[in-house]
Amino acid sequence: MNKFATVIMAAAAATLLVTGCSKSDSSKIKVGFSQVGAESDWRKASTESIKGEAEKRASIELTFSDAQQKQENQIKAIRNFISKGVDVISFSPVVATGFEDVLKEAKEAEIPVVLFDRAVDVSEDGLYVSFIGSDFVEEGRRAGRWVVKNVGENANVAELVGTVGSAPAIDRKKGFEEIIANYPGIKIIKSQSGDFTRAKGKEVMESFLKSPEADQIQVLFAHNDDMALGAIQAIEEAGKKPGKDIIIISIDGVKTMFEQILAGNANCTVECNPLIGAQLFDVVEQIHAGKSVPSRIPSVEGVYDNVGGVNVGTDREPVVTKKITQEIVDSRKY
Ligand code: GYE
Repeated sequence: MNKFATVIMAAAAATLLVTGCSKSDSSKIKVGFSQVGAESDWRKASTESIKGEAEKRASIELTFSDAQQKQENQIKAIRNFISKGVDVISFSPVVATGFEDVLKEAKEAEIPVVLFDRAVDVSEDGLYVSFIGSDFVEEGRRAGRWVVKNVGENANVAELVGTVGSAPAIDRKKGFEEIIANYPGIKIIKSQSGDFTRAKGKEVMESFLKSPEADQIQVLFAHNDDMALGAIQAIEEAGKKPGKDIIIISIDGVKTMFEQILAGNANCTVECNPLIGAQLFDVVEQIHAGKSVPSRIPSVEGVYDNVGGVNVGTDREPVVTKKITQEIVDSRKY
């Protein structure tokens, strides 16, 4: 090899090194994620799934922001992501309305948005690329069908509603009411928000149990497990047996709820899967590679109870409950 060739090769190697370096930096996909808060075990599992998955992927650079259940914090975080010029914005909206302006700003800045877990209510198409998450209306229906099949066609229900104005609270109520509308003997006699937290769930259940209708309550439908877990405490403290004097059904499928069902203190939980971080970053990578992605990506979920074999889906699309065992509790990841 002559001297000239050596110099050229060295220069080429150096260029490779430099471009190699800068390439690996600039090739990272910058993702800004705004999370609702840390209000429930479900949410904590969701956050772990997002952060854990981002860490696993060399392609992703994640900026994570916690909105502490306040929409204004979330809007601030999204504006911050826009001004930083991230490649993709994702968020789980605290409430369904009021995001139109900030979504338009993201669109103007040509930053694609992926909605995660909860949807938004917007009057215009094209303000986000995709929505990954559960079908909350169907979750509410499954809860309603479980009540019809296991409690019967006459029941007085107390309802612990999720965060007012949030998609899961609106949709779960809607789905549940759609089913019980066919059974005039099933009535919601109490309904109030417990903001998806254990503390609030307990507080509101205490007030239900002090109300004149207290002794009529036969079923508790809680929009998430954490509120149900708080309510179990309130019911016990009021000298009643949760899971027996009051049948308890909720949504999420967190491990602590499984334990309560196995112990006989609650009856059913409709699964809502928080472990969808991998699905999120798959979509982010596809968007970044210029590929088209589905506008709606549903999560796959089951229903768990203390009975087993109950079809809480439809005849055409059956979803059969699994009876909780110790083995199922032990293998539960969240
Ligand atoms: O059910 C609840 C959480 O948006 C599906 O938010 C989520 C809900 C979940 O606080 O536990």
